[in-house]
Amino acid sequence: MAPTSNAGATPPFTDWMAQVQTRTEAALGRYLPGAETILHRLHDAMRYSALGGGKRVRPLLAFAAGQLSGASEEALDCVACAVEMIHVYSLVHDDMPCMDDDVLRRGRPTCHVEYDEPTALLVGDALQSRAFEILAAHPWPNGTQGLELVRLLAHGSGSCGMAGGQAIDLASVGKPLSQPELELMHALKTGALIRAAVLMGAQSGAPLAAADLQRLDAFAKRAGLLFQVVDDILDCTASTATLGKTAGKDAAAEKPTYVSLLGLDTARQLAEDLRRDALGALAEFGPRARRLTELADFITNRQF
Ligand code: GRG
Repeated sequence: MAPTSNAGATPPFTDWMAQVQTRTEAALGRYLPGAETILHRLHDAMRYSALGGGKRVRPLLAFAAGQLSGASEEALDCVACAVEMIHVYSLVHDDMPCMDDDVLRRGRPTCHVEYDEPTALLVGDALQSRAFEILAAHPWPNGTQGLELVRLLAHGSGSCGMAGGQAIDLASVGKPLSQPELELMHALKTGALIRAAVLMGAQSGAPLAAADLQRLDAFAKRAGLLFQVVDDILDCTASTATLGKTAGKDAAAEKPTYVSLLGLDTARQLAEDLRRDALGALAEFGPRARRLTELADFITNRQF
């Protein structure tokens, strides 16, 4: 993203992050159907769920990875919004009574509470369809690139990715999982979409060497797990007000977490180890991977 002042200087991370977040909010506003159309209630609920909240971690990762392939801001807007729409769909469905049954998300009533359950179901469905529609409609330089981006998002969100991880999550309530089993669940449930965000951002510009894509994939896998370990730590250390979602849910629901499996101190050490390994995977890129490096630090140190 071009600096707005100090021409030539790279803006501090917090400025860059705010720029990407603002840019993503605006792009989502354009890509989502307007609430004034005939399907007022559904479109209003889609906009309610997707706009005005969230850290936008996946768009940030896509923009940061896109810097390595010189991707245009327009291409990254599209990829960032597609990934974020899938993420929001997963949150809306996850909050429904048939899944995690939660009433608070991003500091506001969840979609099914603010609207109703059938609307929340359709919001998730429609956000998912819209994500693939905007990817398919973008003027990629060649069709192969667009198709590969569609494939990456479908893989990350489908039964071998996020939806599969959610199935394991639902099946493991009250069951002790080993650390490898917990890791597999989170690699799919949370990690697969984070991985898709990084790889899609990286593949939105000029083709990258296979070795570079492998390095980014190694980074993304560790960053995805890191995100979840920190999420588990925050679930039992932060307040509902800070998180903007119900704290302590996992323990209350008898769900296995890194904290319940390892204890708080070892979970914190694991997060630190994953952060170090994630940064190690980026070493060959040098300063070109600055934003990804900063994002790994942000994911580690986030408070919500
Ligand atoms: C319903 C198919 C389907 C999948 C749901 C991602 C997911 C699977 C459920 C969300 C439940 C959850 C709290 C998972 C832990 C990690 C996670 C994805 C946290 C929420 O993501 P953030 O912190 O949220 O990036 P914001 O609101 O900042 O975007």
